[in-house]
Amino acid sequence: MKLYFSPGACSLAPHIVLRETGLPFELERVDTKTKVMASGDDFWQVNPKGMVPTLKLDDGELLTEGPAISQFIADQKPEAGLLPAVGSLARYRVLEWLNFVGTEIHKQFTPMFKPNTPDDYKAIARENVLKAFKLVDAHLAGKQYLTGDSFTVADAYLFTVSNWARLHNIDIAQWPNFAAYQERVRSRPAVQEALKAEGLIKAA
Ligand SMILES: N[C@@H](CCC(=O)N[C@@H](CS)C(=O)NCC(=O)O)C(=O)O
Repeated sequence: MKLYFSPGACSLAPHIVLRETGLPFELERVDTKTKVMASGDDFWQVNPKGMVPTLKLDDGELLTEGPAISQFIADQKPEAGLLPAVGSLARYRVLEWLNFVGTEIHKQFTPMFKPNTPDDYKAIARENVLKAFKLVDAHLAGKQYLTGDSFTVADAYLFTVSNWARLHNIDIAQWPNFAAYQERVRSRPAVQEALKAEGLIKAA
């Protein structure tokens, strides 16, 4: 498998999931602004959406949309425990969070990154993120991870988007459960490896 990624972007979530499974994979860096890949090739030719994450499977099939990619990877290695069994309520709890993170957090941050978003709209998006973070903090009280004691694909996604807070002067420290959770996820070996591979922290 090959994961097309951009450092620190939402592609960090399936990148973490890949490392948590221990499955073999390659990375290809994409400049999301110019759509030029590290190889010099045109990313539009790979994914007409022009977006990361994009996963190329060993048979050449292409999978897009982060939550679908993370579920696919987790299902290749069920014993890694990143996504409960099909049909169990526990699985739908993880999907419930994946959807919440995607729609109520990730896509609220998106307009805040765009230079042409009117300031009034950026302020509304910011309020939406703050509301979602407050809810996440309350939910995390007494929990190790979003759905209990086990790290899942939803945690990889929440961790990824929560890292964008500081880029917008949102201080996670104001939510103690959330802040402790962020550090808990950050300290996982697979997360450290992914952050290093993306150049987000220095290799020792
Ligand atoms: N719906 C997509 C959204 C992915 C997305 O927003 N990717 C951003 C990086 S976080 C991107 O590639 N942006 C480039 C662009 O919008 O041109 C998913 O969930 O995977």
